[in-house]
Amino acid sequence: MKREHSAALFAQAREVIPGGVNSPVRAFRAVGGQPIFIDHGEGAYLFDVDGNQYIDYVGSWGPLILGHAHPRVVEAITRAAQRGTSYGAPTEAETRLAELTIEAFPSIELIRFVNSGTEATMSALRVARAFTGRTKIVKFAGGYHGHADMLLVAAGSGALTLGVPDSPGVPPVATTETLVVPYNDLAAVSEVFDRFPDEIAAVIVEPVAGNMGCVPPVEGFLQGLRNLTTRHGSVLIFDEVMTGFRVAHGGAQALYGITPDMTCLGKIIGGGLPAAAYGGRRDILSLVSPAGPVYQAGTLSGNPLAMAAGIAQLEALREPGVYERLDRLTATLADGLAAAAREAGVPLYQTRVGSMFCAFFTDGSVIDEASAKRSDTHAFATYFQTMLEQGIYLAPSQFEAGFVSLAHSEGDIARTIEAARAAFQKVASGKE
Ligand code: KE4
Repeated sequence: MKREHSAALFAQAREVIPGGVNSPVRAFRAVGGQPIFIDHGEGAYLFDVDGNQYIDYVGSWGPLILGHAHPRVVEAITRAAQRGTSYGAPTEAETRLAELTIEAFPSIELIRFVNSGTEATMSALRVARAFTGRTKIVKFAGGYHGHADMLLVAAGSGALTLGVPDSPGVPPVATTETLVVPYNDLAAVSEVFDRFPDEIAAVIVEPVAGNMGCVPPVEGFLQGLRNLTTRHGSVLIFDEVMTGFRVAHGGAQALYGITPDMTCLGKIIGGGLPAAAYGGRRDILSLVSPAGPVYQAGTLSGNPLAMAAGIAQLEALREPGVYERLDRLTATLADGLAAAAREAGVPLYQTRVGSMFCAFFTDGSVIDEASAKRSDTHAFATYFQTMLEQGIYLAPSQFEAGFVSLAHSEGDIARTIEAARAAFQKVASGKE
């Protein structure tokens, strides 16, 4: 595929933007080559600036569950924009989106809108600390909750670790209260509570991990977290920024039947515009300013355009049969990819929850970051580039999830599986 214009634009972007991108994963560093620059999106397709067309399985990292430029979403944004783009004052649309969200997430009694998942999780943890009067938080190795200092921590050696900064610029003092344990390891979580009784404000978890690839919770893991946090008076925070309205209408908490104390949402609730939220029990969220003393604010929080896009998207997701179709399409895709890998003799560990999926290039099972990291990232890079060359746009990293939208057709899925046959053959041949 010709990609001269993307290359020229990337060179130009690198002159004025760090790494030429506004979020690191977009730079294709994990898969080699250069990123493609997008001209426009339409339904399940992306079109780059060189006129190449791709079937898109990134969907802007999850938000575009209806596909690109859905008429209902575009019309809602256009109508809202014609009345003004931002007021910094309350509007009915914020209440409407709050009610649509609460209707799908009964565990949420009060909700605050912010502009990104990072803001949502950072704020949720602040409120949990205020509510409990404690400072320690527990997160999971391989779990990503945005880039707030206290969450940019690496899992140190051993199962039970006090967080160490995972990025220059994060002062150690910012992470000393963050404990990092392996995902799906209930014994490690129990050990943390034994070691720090009455000190843990919150456990924050991706109920289906989507930032080490797609890693589902093992049987009993989420219920175990619920039991431990209840017993110790800690707040259970489900980070459903990715899984909310994705794996089920009511997110992972509906799918697995677990009620968290707080939930973070993002991506889909903004319909492709910047909007995220944190919400949960009334007695906790009532602490948030100005109802309570916990400060949190935002110039563009509840922005009218993002609210309009979110309302249009969430209303479309209330249609009957939506999640059954997403499930069916994604199951066909995952099964087809697994069969294609088997035919080529390429070891592959497929995971899927609803319309979120991932293919790990490993012959073992993947239940946490350590097992995910045993994947062959060179094989993944070959697979990624071969698929891209055939017009299939996957997430440019082995440790990301893919997404199917309602705009994907059975034909798109079939074409993707066909392309994967060639890609797996290439991987099997050992050629770059
Ligand atoms: P944002 O600050 O990027 O809106 O949200 C952070 C976040 C929080 N929680 C979860 C579960 C998330 O998946 C994310 C962001 N996800 C990444 C995808 N791995 C966004 C893509 C990117 O960083 O460019």
